[in-house]
Amino acid sequence: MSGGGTGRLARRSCDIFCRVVDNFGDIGFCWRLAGGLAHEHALAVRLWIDDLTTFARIEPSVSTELDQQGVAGIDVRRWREPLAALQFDAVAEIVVQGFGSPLPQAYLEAMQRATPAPVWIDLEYLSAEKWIDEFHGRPSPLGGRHLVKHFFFPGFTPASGGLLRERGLLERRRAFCADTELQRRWWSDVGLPAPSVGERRLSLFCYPNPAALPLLSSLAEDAGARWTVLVPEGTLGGDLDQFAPGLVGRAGKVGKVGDVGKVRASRTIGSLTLYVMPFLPQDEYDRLLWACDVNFVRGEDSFVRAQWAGRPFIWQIYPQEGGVHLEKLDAFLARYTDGWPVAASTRLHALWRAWNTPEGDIGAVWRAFWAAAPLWQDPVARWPEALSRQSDLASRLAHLASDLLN
Ligand code: TRH
Repeated sequence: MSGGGTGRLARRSCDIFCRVVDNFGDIGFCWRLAGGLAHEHALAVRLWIDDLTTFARIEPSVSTELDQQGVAGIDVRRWREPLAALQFDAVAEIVVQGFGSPLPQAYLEAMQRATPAPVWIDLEYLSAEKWIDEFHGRPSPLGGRHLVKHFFFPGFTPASGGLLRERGLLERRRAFCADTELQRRWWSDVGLPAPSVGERRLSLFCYPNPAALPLLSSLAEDAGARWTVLVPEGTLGGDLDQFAPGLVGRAGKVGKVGDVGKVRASRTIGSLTLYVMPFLPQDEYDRLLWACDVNFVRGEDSFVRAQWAGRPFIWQIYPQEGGVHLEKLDAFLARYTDGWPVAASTRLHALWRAWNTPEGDIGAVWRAFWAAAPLWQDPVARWPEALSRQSDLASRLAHLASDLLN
């Protein structure tokens, strides 16, 4: 089922507040959401963002100099505290508070005075855990005297907030994957030849990870395949330097303005050729995920994009105190591998565990995973098709807001 525009919200105003706590996921998610609400539901969206430098890395048309700019139909505002009433003139009818970051005090006070009160959505992090279905869409006790704030939990079930998926995404991916000439041109645009026979391409986006060096060593020693590994710049800096001394430094020097999408430096060690790539714009990063044979992803947004790619992927979840994140990892694995042949699901579990904890020999579980490829290929390809039968996150948020406005 496609998201479909509700139309009910046309030209209603929406403010999204995004604070970049760490990394790229906060703005990566909020930018996609802003696009979905503006382009597919016709809302007038303002995106308030406190870190334009991080934003510009995933969306190069963003200027880091401007306090206010229009980007792809979205009114992008620099969020600098204290935010004065003059800077926002009026509160929006729908206010999305990204990932628990407190709203600016002046804005919150204006919300409290506004009549009618705005719809206030408290956007939470994605989880596959069952309990989120119960809390999704519920009023939060933390609102205020005149305001009600509602929880919004992205998730994998129809009862949750769903997943971001732009209209036509899967169709675009299928068209790309079916067109070898398009893929060849895309690889050439990023500075690489098309893959050769017997070569496997792997994108490696992760946090610092003690399993990374053993994984790279095992790829270098693989007698059965040649591996091309594409590492976004800034990923695994110290480990890469240890594995391939000087590679990261060379990547830094070669990169220059105009080289936006080009690979920056490479090194071949045994069966492995490593490339350091600059950060790609979000749409190009999607194409990288579609074009590779396997993807390592992390956090939240790249994790979801890897699912839409319909390729095998290995997720490094954002680590949390007390190992809580491992419960979330297991909750997702249980959903993802439901109905898989046991031998395939056991091997994927072992691989993801070895990538996310100090347990296990990553080289051994990696080889075991690939040996089971005939068992997991079909379910991996079917997963995005099944998920896409649900409505997308922007549509669900638009529906919730629309119900609350009426
Ligand atoms: O950058 P992240 O680690 O962000 C994380 C998560 O959001 C996590 O949940 C949060 O708690 C933490 O930050 C603070 O990983 P994530 O979520 O995958 O976001 C990366 C974004 O960067 C995503 O939108 C894809 C985008 N990207 C590009 O646009 N180009 C690239 O070349 C790459 C590698 C990523």
